Amino acid sequence: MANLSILKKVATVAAASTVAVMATTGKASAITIDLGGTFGTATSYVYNQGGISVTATGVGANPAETLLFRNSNGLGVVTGNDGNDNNQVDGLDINETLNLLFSPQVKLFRAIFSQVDATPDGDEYSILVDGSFLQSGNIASIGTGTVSVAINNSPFGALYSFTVTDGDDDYFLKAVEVQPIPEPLTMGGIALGATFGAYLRKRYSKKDEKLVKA
Ligand SMILES: [Ca+2]
Ligand SMILES: [Ca+2]
Ligand SMILES: [Ca+2]
Ligand SMILES: [Ca+2]
Repeated sequence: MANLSILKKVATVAAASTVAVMATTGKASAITIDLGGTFGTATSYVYNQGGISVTATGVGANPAETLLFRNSNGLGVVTGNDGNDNNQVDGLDINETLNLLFSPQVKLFRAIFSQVDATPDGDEYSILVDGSFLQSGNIASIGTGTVSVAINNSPFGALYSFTVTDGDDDYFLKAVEVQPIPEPLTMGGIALGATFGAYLRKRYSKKDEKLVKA
């Protein structure tokens, strides 16, 4: 009986802590990070919002001369010695890439593009997460101007790479909507608390039945 009462106390504490942990993590919601800003160029731009840090960098034809371009439309990539280049993320020479490095890791819910045009065959995007393909599509098939694209089944990742698929693609990335990853310790706590609580509850219900029968 002494063992039983100790176990019951542990079970109660485990169940209570599970509820408390879930209550705090349940508040995690989407955060929209506006990548637009004052007109300029730089090798990187850093954004801090809602506890998330984002470092933006670009990949162009000549790494030594590749810069980010920023204005109120969002972020683009420019390569200094490329005569074909425009200020957007474009495929005029090589397929440029805009990299966003997140800390902590995030799930990408939406990407908001601007300067989207439909001619000759539309502006396409392609997104990779931590080097693996995530999603691509034709932004111009959804709309022109500022277009919000839903990202399906994004995992949690640190590095999101935005690129293009052909020579006439060009866009600015205006904003991203993301959800930060819950703290790893907190996730472990939920799993441990839930498993332990369930095990103990099962154990008691059996012992209580036996006691009643006796
Ligand atoms: Ca460009
Ligand atoms: Ca195209
Ligand atoms: Ca275009
Ligand atoms: Ca465009």
